This record gives sequence, C-alpha cells and structure tokens, in this order.
Amino acid sequence: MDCWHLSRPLMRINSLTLRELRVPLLSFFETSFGRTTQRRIFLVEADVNGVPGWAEVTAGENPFYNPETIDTSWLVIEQFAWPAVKGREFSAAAEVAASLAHIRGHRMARAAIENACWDAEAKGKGIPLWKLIGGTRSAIPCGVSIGIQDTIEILLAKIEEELSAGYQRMKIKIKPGWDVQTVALVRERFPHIKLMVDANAAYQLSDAEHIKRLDDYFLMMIEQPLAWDDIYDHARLQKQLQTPICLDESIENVGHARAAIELGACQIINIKLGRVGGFTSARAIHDLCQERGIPVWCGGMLESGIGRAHNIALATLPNFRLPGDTSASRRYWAEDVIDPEVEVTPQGVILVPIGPGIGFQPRLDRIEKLTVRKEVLR
Ligand code: OSB
Ligand code: MG
Repeated sequence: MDCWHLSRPLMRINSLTLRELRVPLLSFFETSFGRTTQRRIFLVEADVNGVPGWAEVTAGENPFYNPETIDTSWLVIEQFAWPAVKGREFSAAAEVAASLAHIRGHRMARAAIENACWDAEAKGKGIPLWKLIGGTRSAIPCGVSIGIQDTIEILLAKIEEELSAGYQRMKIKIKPGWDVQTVALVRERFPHIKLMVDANAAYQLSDAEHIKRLDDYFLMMIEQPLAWDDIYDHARLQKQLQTPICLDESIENVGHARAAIELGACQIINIKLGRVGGFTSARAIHDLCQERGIPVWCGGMLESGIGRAHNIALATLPNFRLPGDTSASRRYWAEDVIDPEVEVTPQGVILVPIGPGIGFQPRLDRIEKLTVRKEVLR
C-alpha cells in the first residue's frame, strides 16, 4: 500500500537567525528616488528540522522604493512573523505563506521566511531549489540595470563595458532631466541593442506628452513610469504609448497583476520575490501571466549572493521569457557572501546550479565578519 503521503515528514522551523550585514557597493547605484553607496543586507537563516535554509530580506535602507525598510522588516519578523510560524508544522514550504497571510503588507519580511523554508525543503530532499519550484531552464538570460550617472559619457562607457561582458539587454534608470535626451544619445551610439528604461515612479499622467517622446527609440519597454501604487493611470498612459509598459512597484500580488492585465496597464511584468511576498505569490503571478500571454522577467534589489541565488531559481520558470536584472556578483561586490560567486558567461547567461537548495554555499566566516546586528529567534 502506498501511504507515503501519510508518513511524509513535517517541516518545523526550530529557529530563525537574523543578521544584518553592511557591505559597500563597488560603485554607487542611483535611481529617481536616490543614491545608494552602501547596502544593509538582511539575511535570514532558518533551521528547518536541522537543515539550514537561507534567504534575504530585499528591503531597502529607506522606504523610497516601497514602504518596507531593513528596520521595519526586522521588527515585523521578530514581533509578528516568527510568533506565527514558531512551533507549527508544515508539510511543505508552500504552506508557510498562508500562515503569514494575516500580516498586511510587509511582503519582503514574509518572503524571507517562506523562501528560507523553500531552500531548506529542497536541501532536505537533495534537489535543486529551481527544480522544486518547477523550473525548466538550465541557463538564465541576463541583462543589467545601470543607474543614473554623473555624465552621459560615463553612462555610454558603462554600457560599452556591459555589452562586452556579454549582457543581453541594457536597462537605464531615468528621471525628469535624465530621460529623452539621454535615451537619444544612447540610441545614437548603440542603434541595435536591446534597450529599456526604468523610471521608478518619477512621472505623472500629466507628463504623458513628454513620456511619448520615448516612442522614437525602439525601447523594449518602459518600467514603472507612474506612481508606485497606481494601476489605473498606467492603463491610461499605455493607451497613448506605443512602447510597452512594464510594471514593477505596482504589482505586489496576483490580484494586482490580474487588475493590471485586464485594465491594459502593462504588457510585461517584472517579478521580484521580495516585493510580491515570496515564491508562492511569485509563482501565482507567473502562472497568471503565462495564461494571459504576458511575458515576465526577474528584477533585482541589489541583493547579496543569497538573494541573487533565489532570483536565479525563480527565473528558471518557463514564462521568464525576457532577460532579467540578475547579473554577476562582481558587478556589485568586492567579494560576495556565497561560494561560488554568481558568474555570467560571455554569451550573457547564468548557468543554473545543480547542487541541492539554492546551489550556492553561504560563506559563514565572511558573513559573520560583515555582521553588525544578529538575533536568534527560538
Ligand atoms: O526598480 O528595478 C528596480 C534596485 C533597487 C531598487 C529598485 C530597482 C533596482 C534595480 C537594480 O533596478 C537591479 C539590480 O541590479 O539588482
Ligand atoms: Mg524597477
């Protein structure tokens, strides 16, 4: 008699170790909402039946991209998320999200707990995380996100450098005063590259006439031109624009994705694991977009190797049909916190790891050295 499903071992989270690391970026990263020079990296290590699962809280240092920060997510995990999962038994990581669903918002905080359990579950089963979530790809096509620079010459030189490293598409950050003319000069210099822009909510619908000038430059898409929490105005803008709109900030769950698609607010969606609250939500958005013929790609949040490894797993799902923002460790860090570091081939792809779980080893010695705050929740 096959009663394997009855005797399947239950998962119990014995402890969560929270660590904050301070790590300087090799070069500053500037968006329409500000410049980052040093990251505060928040790592979560879960002990699940004695198996360590790792994840990263992808919140920023300030609430300028979305409402979460490293400090709010620490507090929410400590005061609300840990008490909700502590002592509970799960038959799979996919159930963890439901036990945190009563917490409103704070998706990046919730995602880290769920995602650490996914890593531990995959390790416990001896399989790669990307296979556990249903991934089908053995190589991930890569693009880069290039911040606002001090001069156009510096921007052109950076693009040149990334193209010769093999990256398949260039995304440049824009804001009022660094937009149409900048794009025109990039296009003039690189007529045939896959090019897109990301405004991080820097415009309003009343800027539509200005934004429409971008239609002359054959952009793959314009990412999040309008307010972070608005879907309807994006629909009104998309009706006037030829360039496809891609939503990032505005899509926090599958309901938002459905509304955006049905309103015609976007033609493409950027899925970020933290922003949407973890693998369960990310897969739901992925599946909906696949059904509706909307391509998705994996965004980034200047993650350390831990978050980067999760992004690689996510991007193996079949509807991740466009190059993402997941790029090599060496673009961000003097030294990453995982072994091996994430590398990109001269063809512009990341070869998906074959080891169990996230497939990259956390470098505990280095992690401990960079840690400025640590708390163990039991
Ligand atoms: O909007 O995609 C974004 C970084 C921080 C916050 C928001 C965004 C970004 C990026 C960088 O574009 C992507 C990366 O290289 O990790
Ligand atoms: Mg974005």
